[in-house]
Amino acid sequence: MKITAADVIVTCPGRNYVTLKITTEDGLVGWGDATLNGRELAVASYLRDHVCPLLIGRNATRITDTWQYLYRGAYWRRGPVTMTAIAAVDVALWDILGKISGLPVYRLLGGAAREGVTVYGHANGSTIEELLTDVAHYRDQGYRAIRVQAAVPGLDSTYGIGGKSAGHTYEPADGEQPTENVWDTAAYLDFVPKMVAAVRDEFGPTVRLLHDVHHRLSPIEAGQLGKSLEPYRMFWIEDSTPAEDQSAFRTIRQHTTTPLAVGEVFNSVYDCNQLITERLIDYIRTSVSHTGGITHLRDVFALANVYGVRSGSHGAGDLSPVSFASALHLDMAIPNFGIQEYMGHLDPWREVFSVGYTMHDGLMHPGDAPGLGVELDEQAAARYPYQPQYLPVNRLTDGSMWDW
Ligand code: KDG
Ligand code: MG
Repeated sequence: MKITAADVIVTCPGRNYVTLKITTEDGLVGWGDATLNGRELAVASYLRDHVCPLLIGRNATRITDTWQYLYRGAYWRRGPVTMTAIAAVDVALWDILGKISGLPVYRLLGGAAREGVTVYGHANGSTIEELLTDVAHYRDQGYRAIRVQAAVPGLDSTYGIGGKSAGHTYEPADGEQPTENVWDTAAYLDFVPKMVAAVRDEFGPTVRLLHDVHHRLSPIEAGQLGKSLEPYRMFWIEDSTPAEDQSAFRTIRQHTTTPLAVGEVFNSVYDCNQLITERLIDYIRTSVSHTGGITHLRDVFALANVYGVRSGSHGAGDLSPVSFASALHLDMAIPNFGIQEYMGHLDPWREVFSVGYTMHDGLMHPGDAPGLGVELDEQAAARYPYQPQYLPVNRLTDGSMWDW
């Protein structure tokens, strides 16, 4: 079945999403997410200018061959822009294969290995009191796992706080530069154990608690943090050091038994092969849409499975509903699923995307519609044009640039 069209749709229903639409000669349509937060138009151009013309006339069902063609054929390999573009093609082709065969994608991937996908929600607060109220809100909705973040006293802004602004981006005024935040490691390391202790005290020993450090510590500081959190038995601490330094995790591992997660900024198995094969982490957080699609992420998770590392895919609001659905399909089918992040999306996203995934008692299911179970309404998308958006940047109190 030949591909006859490949179109890129950029829309901003609450925040920016780049979506690839692949159409076949029989009129079947497959969708793929190509959103790279804050750098959206780079992927849109990579697809429009360099990939879409190559897809026309190709057999839509030859998913592996198309993946190899786009990866090897580009000569320039890896990187977030390339791998997000390849992911969009890959996911759209899996969607089409599901529609051709009349099966949901998770059944094409080997079928359900579990009844549903355990997700974690994001609780936060500008004080510990506010955080406790938000944790109760998630618990009452049936969540079995909750990420906890609260504002660090003395800092004007803290990652993960600020309501439900999925992805933490903002729209700059004309010519405005990204927001600059200030970071203080000592204040943070002093605060986090108190915050987690308060949550454990209030909600007891069994709720699974997660925390995102967002790449800001040195390896030895991360070891200290992990050690200080051991009494509270965290499910994980995430991205405790800048993720590209794989051997840094050896130092963290030597100093703490708190489980470690990393990987939302990775885009290939070569970003995490050392982390996995040396068992330096417990959870690998790579996402479908930034890691070359279902085809490549399945390989990453297969390697992880050999070394006892479990999945914990990124699921922030800046990954579109197409991306989230594709994650749920893979989560259902792999043996070493760990957990899935679920941040949800900002209104009015439902005007543009219709989804088949559901949540019951803390477990999500991708639904049984053929393909991914997600459709995009192009007329609605056109009502929400692209808005330039940035992620913030970070500086230390002396003005040095830092990791955000
Ligand atoms: O685009 C960046 C966001 O996806 C990221 O800041 C969110 O760290 C994040 C998370 O764990 O969801
Ligand atoms: Mg994160």
